[in-house]
Amino acid sequence: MDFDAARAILRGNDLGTYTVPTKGLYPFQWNWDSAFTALGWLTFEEGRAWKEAQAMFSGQWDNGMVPHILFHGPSDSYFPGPGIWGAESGIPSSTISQPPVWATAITLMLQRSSASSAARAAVRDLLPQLIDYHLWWYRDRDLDNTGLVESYHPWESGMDNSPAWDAPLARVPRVEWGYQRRDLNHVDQAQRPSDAEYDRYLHLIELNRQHRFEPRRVAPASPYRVIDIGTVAILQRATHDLINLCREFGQEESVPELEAELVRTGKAARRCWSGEYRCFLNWDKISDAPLREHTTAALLPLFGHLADAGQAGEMASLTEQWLAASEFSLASTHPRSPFYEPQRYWRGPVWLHVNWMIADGLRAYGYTELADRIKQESRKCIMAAGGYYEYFNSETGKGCGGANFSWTAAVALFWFQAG
Ligand code: 9WN
Repeated sequence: MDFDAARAILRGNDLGTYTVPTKGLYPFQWNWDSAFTALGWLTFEEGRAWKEAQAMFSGQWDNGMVPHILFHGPSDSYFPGPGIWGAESGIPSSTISQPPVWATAITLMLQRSSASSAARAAVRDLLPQLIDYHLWWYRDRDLDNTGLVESYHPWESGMDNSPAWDAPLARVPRVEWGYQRRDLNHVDQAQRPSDAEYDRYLHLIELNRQHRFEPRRVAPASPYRVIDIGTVAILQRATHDLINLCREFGQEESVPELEAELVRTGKAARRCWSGEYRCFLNWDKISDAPLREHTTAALLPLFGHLADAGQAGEMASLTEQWLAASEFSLASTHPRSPFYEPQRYWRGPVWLHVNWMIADGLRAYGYTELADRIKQESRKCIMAAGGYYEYFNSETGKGCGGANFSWTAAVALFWFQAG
């Protein structure tokens, strides 16, 4: 594998303090992309990795939220831009977040850093912001303290057009005003969400703006309220890592609260387990029912250490079967699903950062061989496509979406190269 090319991608996408996911298609800083990308930077330019984190947290809102996009500078190659989101102060940003991988990424960065005093200073500075970010999740995305954070926009899950969101999204009205999508200037429509989905994404952005981004006003008005089990799992893992950081750095004031959240989520997640599906399912808050779909979010509770040993065993055997069901793996939607589309975004293609999290979870439960197979599958995608694409067709391995993609290059560096 060409790791020089992977490093060149990060350098090419580097705008000084932050890294764009890919030029043109995504010309700003995205939250979870940036966390994975920082892990890539750490393998060859440690200082730059910490800068990435600092740039992300420079856009934190006063209420603790770290937005899913920071529009650090102008660009007309992406839609919707800051004017549509309508946030009025600070660095222009979107008004939702994304799966909070940062505390986990920072933990790994600290462990792998060779310049330990610089790394420790960076963590010490970031820690209060990380804590505020996690407390924001528990306060503003779990209004009734259920233990399961919810979202009001599919983009908050990072798995935008997952078939698991189809039914809840179908309830959302379509905007009637005209607009011009920019993603289709860069990527074939067959690999992107539909216009009907975009109309609904925009409606939810508008709704959030009308209610001044206050979840206590948004939630009762929103036709879309979903518990994304992927986000729940990532938050659980990251809170666990955050507590360890707090202890290590003597910033323990919020530890009891964070620990209580861990326990609450651990118990509440049991409700999402499905013996029939052999995994945890996403949940529709409005109909109060599980969203019965095998998407890779359903395997992320392994990463969040939310499964007991029996559940992990079931999930491991489901994963084996999932691996065997397409030529390239893991397909983001199980190939046996009627909604599976091997090249359309989150409805089938392989995403390597998700593979890394699932493999990490499997390894923690002792399924080392299976974890290694996912790693090999991930390498196979890059080799077949001949490059570091945004995602990969799960039947042919062909690169899809944006080329020269930061998180894919970063995953290669911190998972395949660094091990
Ligand atoms: C909307 C940047 C982001 C990823 C998401 C992915 C895609 C954006 C879009 O690109 O979403 O946030 O415009 O399609 O779904 O996971 O963070 O790479």
